[in-house]
Amino acid sequence: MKGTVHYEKKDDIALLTIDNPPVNPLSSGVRQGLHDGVNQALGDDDIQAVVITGAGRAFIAGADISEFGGDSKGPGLHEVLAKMEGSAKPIVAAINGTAFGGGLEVALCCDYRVAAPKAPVGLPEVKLGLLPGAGGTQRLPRLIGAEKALQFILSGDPIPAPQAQKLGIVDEVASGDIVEDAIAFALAKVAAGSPTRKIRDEESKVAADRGNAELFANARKDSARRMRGRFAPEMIIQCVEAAVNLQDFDAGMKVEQTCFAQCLNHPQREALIHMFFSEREVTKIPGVPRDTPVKDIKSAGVVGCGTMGGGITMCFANAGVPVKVLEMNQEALDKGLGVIKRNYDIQASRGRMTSEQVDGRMALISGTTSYEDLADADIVIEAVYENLDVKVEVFKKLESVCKPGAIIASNTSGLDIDAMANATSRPGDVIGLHFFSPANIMRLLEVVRGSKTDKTTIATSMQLGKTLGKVAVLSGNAPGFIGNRMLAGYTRQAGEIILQGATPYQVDKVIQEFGMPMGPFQMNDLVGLDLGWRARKLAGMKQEDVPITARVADKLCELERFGQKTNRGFYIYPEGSRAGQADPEVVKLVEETSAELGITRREIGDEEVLQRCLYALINEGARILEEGIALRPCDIDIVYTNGYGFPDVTGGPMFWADKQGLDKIHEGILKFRDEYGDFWTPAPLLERLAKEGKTFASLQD
Ligand code: 3H9
Repeated sequence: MKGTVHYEKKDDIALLTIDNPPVNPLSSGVRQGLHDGVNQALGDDDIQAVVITGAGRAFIAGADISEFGGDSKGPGLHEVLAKMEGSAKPIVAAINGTAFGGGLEVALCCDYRVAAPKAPVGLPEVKLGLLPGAGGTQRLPRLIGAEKALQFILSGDPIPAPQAQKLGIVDEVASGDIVEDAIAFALAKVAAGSPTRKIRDEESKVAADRGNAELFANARKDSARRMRGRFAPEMIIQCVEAAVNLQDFDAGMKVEQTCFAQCLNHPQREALIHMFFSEREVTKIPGVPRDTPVKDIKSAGVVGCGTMGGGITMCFANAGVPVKVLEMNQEALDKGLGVIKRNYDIQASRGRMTSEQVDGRMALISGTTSYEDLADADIVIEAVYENLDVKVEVFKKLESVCKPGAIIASNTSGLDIDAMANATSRPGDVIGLHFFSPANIMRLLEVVRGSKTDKTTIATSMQLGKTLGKVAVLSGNAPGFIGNRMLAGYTRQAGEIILQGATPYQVDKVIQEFGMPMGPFQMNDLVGLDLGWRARKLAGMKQEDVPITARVADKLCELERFGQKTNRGFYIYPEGSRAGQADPEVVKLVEETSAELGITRREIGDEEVLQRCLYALINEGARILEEGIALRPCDIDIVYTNGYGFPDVTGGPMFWADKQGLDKIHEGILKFRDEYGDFWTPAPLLERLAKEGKTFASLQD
């Protein structure tokens, strides 16, 4: 059995310490230990009260997620909680650190809760496609009322102990040693003769909410907006409704158990738990062990203060790291710094930060027009125009000014890191750090290792990702890295499909219904159609050499329809709106283009649209895996869900492919090859796995 609970007698108190490193989930041994410990305390006449705490940094991180879907040993959590709740001796939770999910539910089964000031408490189950299934949906409304309970459970976000005390979740925030304070608290309750307090018996808060249908209607409206397509939120709302309306606690618990089982068996739960473990897996890099020394990043430099450079600068300031940003001249610098300030002001106006915080962040940012001023930075990231020659020049300059040992990074979205590294005499210090726009918001950071990048540079960059609040994924150095290389096939398919008969609006609708925030043409409008068009013009590309999938976009650009920035692109955007409207003129333009190319248009079903877009991603993903550009399938899943809007409830493209069945995908690809040609040659890895009846996940076993 995994995990244990230590039993100690401290005068009249039984102290139970949960020990299941590193974060004390409720694995079988912990459940057994709690059950036995409470039993022992109840049977010992000398014991007046029980205190439960956790060893190490957590109180309890929740149920053991790795046990879901498998057989679990020992007593069930409900049995343990029933034992605790039936105790005539008071039980006090000494919340020393993280109390999440089932961990907080254990605490809610205690009579009282004392917490360390920095301990976070939360019910994050919704993020795993679950609901608090150990009484949380029934006890929390009884403690703090249905409205606040719904907000807390539906957000899944943790709050610090002092805030939890204000809400009424925690009774006392410890001022000294958490265990000593909790023991003193327990003894005081015993001395006062009011030892126990069972939340299940508290009625007043839920009684006050009874008949308030608006409360639940609002919760439904809000969760439909914020968590479109998610299964668990509605289940949560039904449970809290039961807590309010059923009056009988045990009847409410039955509703919770039924809803929990539905969540547990739902494919979204499996996918989201895959996301949870994948996010941790991507931090593990073969050949770069956890104890690899990392450099201390106390200051940073950024070259370029455009959209990307400005966003990266904000990332450092947000993490409290002083950052110097370089522009070619004062005018460009003032403009870039002005945009940064405006972005912070907007956040402040929306109540997301205070004006003092804005000042604090701006104080960490300084501007320069001189490379020499970057000499002290521990890391410098270039974010200049996406052109290899320009970037190589920047690297030569950086090499001459950066202090020895400083990391020199490029924010390129797909160019050759080795070409930049080889322009310096210290390629070991060079790495790609591909941020995604808007860099201060998007969570993904592709860390691109060159052939000579040293381990310390890799380990430091992965650590830096964490410091900046990103999820960092290591990629090999090949054109487009992981994300953009896969995207190329997807956008190509979207472009072909509209020439063969679909409209851009049909394609976008299908992709949005799958769960992406926007379809490929909405994405094109957002990014700007003119980027590719201008690059092609600059390169002097002849009309006949323009890829056919870019022809419609180029025609739109000739009409000065560059996308959202001109209120017209594939869509029409009424002034001040980002919601595009379909335009029959665009459909006409697409039809004309098909005719010019000699393509006979036909009706293309939604299923084919979806399959072609997604199978193209997956097939390329398989090649990327085989070439070792991505370390594991889960690395691709994390890249796509965090950087490209692939819905996390599907688990990412490779996990989704496994669930569809690789044989089905392989078969579909072969069919498309027959119809549309060699683009659809199956990746050898995909073909092999499909023939062997295996999954991408089997590569990680
Ligand atoms: C639940 O409670 C359901 C109940 O309502 C109903 C039951 C009937 N289980 O994140 P870290 C592992 S659902 C198993 O790197 P940090 C993690 O995989 C649960 N393992 O550390 C990693 O392993 P490895 C609700 C877990 O300090 C190691 O611990 N609870 C669990 O950055 C270290 O984790 C949650 O959703 C777990 N519950 O963050 C909380 N938690 O080293 C999920 C962690 O092999 N956990 N591990 O890669 C977290 O949010 C963070 O892990 C936490 C620590 C904040 C606790």
